[in-house]
Amino acid sequence: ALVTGATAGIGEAVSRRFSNSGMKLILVGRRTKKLESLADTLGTAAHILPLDVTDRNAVYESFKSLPKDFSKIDILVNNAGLALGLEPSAQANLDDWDQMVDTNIKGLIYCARAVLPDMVSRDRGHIINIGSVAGSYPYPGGNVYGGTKAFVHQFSLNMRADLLGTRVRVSCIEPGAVETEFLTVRFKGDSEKARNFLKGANAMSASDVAEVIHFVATAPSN
Ligand code: NDP
Ligand code: 8X3
Repeated sequence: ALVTGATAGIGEAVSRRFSNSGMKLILVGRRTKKLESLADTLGTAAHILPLDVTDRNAVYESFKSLPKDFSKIDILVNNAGLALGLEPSAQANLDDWDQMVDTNIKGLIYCARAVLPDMVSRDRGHIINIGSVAGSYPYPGGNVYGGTKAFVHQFSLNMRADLLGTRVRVSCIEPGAVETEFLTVRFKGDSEKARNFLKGANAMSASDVAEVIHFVATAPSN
């Protein structure tokens, strides 16, 4: 299984959950040291792939030149993503908007497109995209973040239409609030703000979501 955004939160938890059930892993993220320390603590073989998913060539080149033992990807967990800022649309930072589109939409489609041909030719595989409740339910300041997750939902449905008749599966997992680095990233390092935002929310843990992803990944293809 190849997991993007494996250095923290849901991606890290799903890597551990998959490894506990015996899967070999390819771990993707920008922070190399975090990938290395995760790989060191997993009980199954893991190959690290430090890269930025917004870099189309990096995604293509590194997915193409995987070591032989890791070259057949059966599961892609398309998880790398982020929210930046919570300002209303009229005040939002355009660089933040670009980065959300580049990561949550473009990074996700690059990874999907890079693994799909081999899955189709082997008639086997599962792409698990990570959407969000924010893709269906609006909230003030959700603007572009929610928009990117609505894209993830619809792209998942449309990929299923393309893959009809094959045994390649596409799922979209759309969690509510999960306690990870997500809000610290959204509030640009202000962990106090992040903590207050979740007060009283009874948020899920990353391992709660990893359990759902593991269930989906190991369900029979029919
Ligand atoms: P975290 O911030 O804890 O983890 C995000 C991960 O994405 C990190 O591993 C980060 O790695 C990686 N990432 C971000 N940008 C890039 C990039 N350009 N290239 C490669 N990797 C990148 O957040 P979560 O675990 O909560 O988020 C994971 C997914 O779940 C996201 O898609 C998010 O939108 C979604 N989600 C989160 C919810 C929540 O409440 N937490 C709820 C619903 C959905 P690095 O920095 O090392 O590159
Ligand atoms: C993250 C959940 O509600 O903070 O996707 O946008 S929410």
